[in-house]
Amino acid sequence: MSATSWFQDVPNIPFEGPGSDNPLAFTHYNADEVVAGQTMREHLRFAVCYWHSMRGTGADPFGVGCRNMPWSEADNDMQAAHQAMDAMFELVTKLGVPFWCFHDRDIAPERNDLSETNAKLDEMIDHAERLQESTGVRLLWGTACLFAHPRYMGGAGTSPSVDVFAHAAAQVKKAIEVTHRLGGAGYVFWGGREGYDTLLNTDMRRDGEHLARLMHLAVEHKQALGFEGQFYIEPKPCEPSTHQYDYDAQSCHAFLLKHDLVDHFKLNIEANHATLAGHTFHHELDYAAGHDLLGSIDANRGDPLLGWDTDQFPTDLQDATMAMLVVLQSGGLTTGGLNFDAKLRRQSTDPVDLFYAHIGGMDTFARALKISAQIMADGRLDELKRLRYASWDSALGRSIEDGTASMVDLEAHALKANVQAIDSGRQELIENILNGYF
Ligand code: XUL
Ligand code: CO
Repeated sequence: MSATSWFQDVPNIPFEGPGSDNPLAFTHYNADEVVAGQTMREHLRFAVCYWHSMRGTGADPFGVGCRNMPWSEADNDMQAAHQAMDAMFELVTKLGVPFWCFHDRDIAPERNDLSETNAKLDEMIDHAERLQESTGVRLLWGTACLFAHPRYMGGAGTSPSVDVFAHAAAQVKKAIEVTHRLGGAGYVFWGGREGYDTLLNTDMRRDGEHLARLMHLAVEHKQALGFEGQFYIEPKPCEPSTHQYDYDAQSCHAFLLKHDLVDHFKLNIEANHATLAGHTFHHELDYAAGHDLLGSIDANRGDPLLGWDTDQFPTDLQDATMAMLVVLQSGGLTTGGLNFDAKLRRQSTDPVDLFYAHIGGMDTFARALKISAQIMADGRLDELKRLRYASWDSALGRSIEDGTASMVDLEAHALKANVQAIDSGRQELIENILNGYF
């Protein structure tokens, strides 16, 4: 099967504003509208992900795929790969999204040996290069799929098999090279199975050292190539492994510090991974931003009633607003963006559902951006936070923060001050103010 359009009935999605009832129009995302000094396009840096959009079939642990994906109907897998890429660029262009993201193995199928697999990948990268050129769509980041093939059942960088480690290194080398070729703004490491199923057969310390070696090798290769894109680690606590070493932002930070990698990586924070770790999306972003590690975002959401990574499209306005507030307060995304690492629900079977899903996610984040800009301009929440810490701006506070106060000084102060209580935290007031912006 071949076609010049894979979404024939869908036009370029226009901005029609909040009053529109056209389901194929944006009500809030207006790419050229300036908010807090920059256009929405520049602030939000949306990306469509290849894997869920083009390759996710709707299969789950209880049933086979059921999505209607005409681009997958072909005489052979390379024809399907070409069609899927054409469909991808049509989707991205019609949405007016500036970026896309991919795993090596979702754009090109694997063959029996690595050199043949690399040749197929090169063929698809040639195709992607042509499509990037003709559409102006750019690559936010690329990555290697180090978790789907059976060889990676015990991990990649943390595999108990040294042959698998070498294969993973070769795959990462190639994935960085093709990302560089496509002018990618970044490269992501998500440790798909870098963890364990049981500690009874696992050497956790050795795994950590091996994983760090893979990261160092990647940094060295990046430098040799002259690739200037940003490296990211994408934290996730578990699934498919019982435990993953890139558990959350704070444990990734510790890993980067311990292994002397912190200057070479930032984090790609994913909403549903945050909630799987028992945190909020807001928490993970705030931790990353507060430690100069916020690089990019995988925008999605989980279902609080399900314990797995449902990767739903983000539609929760308050959640998105907290995210955009952290982004704006930390100075905005530079190399990173908002990648919809999100998939259609199993019962959303039509190609047009991809449009409804992305339009909803984009409008949610556009509204979140406008609300966050208003919260910042207002300054009321900031002021309440500042007041809560005001005592630290005293001479005593400064002497503690700059390390000049001793235990003896603090004891002298405590004996005199005889502190019994502190001021109200005003949580309800703060929550009321926040609700006032919606
Ligand atoms: C898996 C996940 C990945 C990464 C890229 O949960 O989020 O798709 O974003 O490997
Ligand atoms: Co992700």
